Amino acid sequence: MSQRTLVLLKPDAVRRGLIGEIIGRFEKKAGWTIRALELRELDRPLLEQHYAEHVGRPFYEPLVEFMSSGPSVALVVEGERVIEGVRALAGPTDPIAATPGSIRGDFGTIVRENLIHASDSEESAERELKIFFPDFS
Ligand code: RTP
Ligand code: MG
Repeated sequence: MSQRTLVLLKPDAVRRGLIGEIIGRFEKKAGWTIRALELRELDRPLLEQHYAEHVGRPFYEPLVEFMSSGPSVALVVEGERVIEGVRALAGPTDPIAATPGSIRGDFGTIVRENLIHASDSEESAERELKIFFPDFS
């Protein structure tokens, strides 16, 4: 089942020069393709939409601060079971709990600065793709 997912390489990934390393992992998965890619600063209104489910949580404000601390890379990745697949490549939210070999497991230590966001369901992917790539269909 071919799907599309919204991936963000967070400001820590961009600052640390890990864009190529991470995108390379998607490119190497059989049949997956990068359909859109943009380096951009994410402003507060956009982040408030994107992280609407987390409003009011204690980590929300520091998360929005961090996510607006420098450019991110936003991508649309398409391919077989790509929603589940990118989440698997990323590993769990807490990088210390993430298995070595996963993106967060290989490069992360801090829960907030965990390098990557990836849509967690078909519904989230549809919602998030509209937020980041409204003209892409
Ligand atoms: P994401 O949405 O970024 O793919 O990550 P996720 O599903 O694994 O994590 P989620 O629970 O949706 O949280 C979104 C992002 O908020 C930051 N966070 N910080 N306790 C904390 O300090 C905390 N918990 C979450 C992380 O950057 C997480 O990816
Ligand atoms: Mg999430």
